Amino acid sequence: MSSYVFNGYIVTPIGPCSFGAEVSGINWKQSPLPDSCIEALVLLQNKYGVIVFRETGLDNERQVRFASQLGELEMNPAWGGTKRVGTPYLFDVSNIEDDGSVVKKGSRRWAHSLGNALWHTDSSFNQHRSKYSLLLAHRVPGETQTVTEFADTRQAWKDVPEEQKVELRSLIVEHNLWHSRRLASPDIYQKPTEEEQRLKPGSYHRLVQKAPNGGETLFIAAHAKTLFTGEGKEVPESQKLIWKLIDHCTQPQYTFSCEWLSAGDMIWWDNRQSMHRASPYSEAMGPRDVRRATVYDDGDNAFGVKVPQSVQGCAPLSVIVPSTEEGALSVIASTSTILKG
Ligand SMILES: O=C(O)CCC(=O)C(=O)O
Ligand SMILES: [Fe+2]
Repeated sequence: MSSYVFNGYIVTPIGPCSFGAEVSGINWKQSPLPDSCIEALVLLQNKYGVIVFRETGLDNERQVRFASQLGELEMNPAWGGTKRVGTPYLFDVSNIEDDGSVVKKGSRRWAHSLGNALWHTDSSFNQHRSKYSLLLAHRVPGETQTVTEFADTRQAWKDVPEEQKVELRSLIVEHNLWHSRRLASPDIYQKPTEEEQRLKPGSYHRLVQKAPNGGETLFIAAHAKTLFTGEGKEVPESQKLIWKLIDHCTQPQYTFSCEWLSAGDMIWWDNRQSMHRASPYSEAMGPRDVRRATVYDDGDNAFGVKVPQSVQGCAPLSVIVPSTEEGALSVIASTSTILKG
């Protein structure tokens, strides 16, 4: 697709139907970026859902500063204070252990990461969901090609037959981290511990939501465990319907694959209007150092909906939504061993 210039940046659309674009021409040495630059980039993000920047030269500090210009940052509950990445504002989604070795097959962290290879949206299992993720590569494995794939839930929803849309619009979806972990690693996550369940009890959101461009979009992911009617009743065989929708959204006409070419590459996606999945860990893969900043949603649907009546009393209601750094750090202290993976 041909490139064009917007606000002085070169924009090259990637996928069909305005989904995904590579944007170049940003002066990443400026930190923070000027407000006019942020405004222009958000306009592009709203349009394309996924923006790819090549060879930004960013480091932790400037990545975090850029992300925080886009909204409040989620803190990583697995950050233990002395970890490899060195800041609670970044999620370490690399395959590298704190001692520099590559994560070993069969470890809990390996199993946890396999969940990222299922189609998902980040943090949808939190009652306060996230809007953006910004994943920066510090190192890519030279010998193995790695990609992140993206699916356009806006366009996929548009193409759902009109007669099915009416009922789907009324549904509520429960997203649960342990559900996707169990799907990816049934042996290790067959039964999450009580502590794990307490810390990430699941969240409830509308299945069909408004996208930033005003159109509708699906809020679906491998984390999606159960569907409920608007009256709070469980939909029979909801897993079947959930996977039908995920399969629908991930057909080739709605997806594209982005290869990580070099350190400094950064992909910025909107979790409210896309899904993504990683290349699964493999034993052949060399060190791949990628770190993610995650920005809380601040829109009308940021906090989802109430727990449906049929699960009230069964599901823990305490949702961890620290609004201050102090609060988040105490959560981090109590969760670091559980979610370390
Ligand atoms: O490693 C990747 O390519 C993507 C990982 C992922 O799902 C994430 O950072 O949210
Ligand atoms: Fe992810």
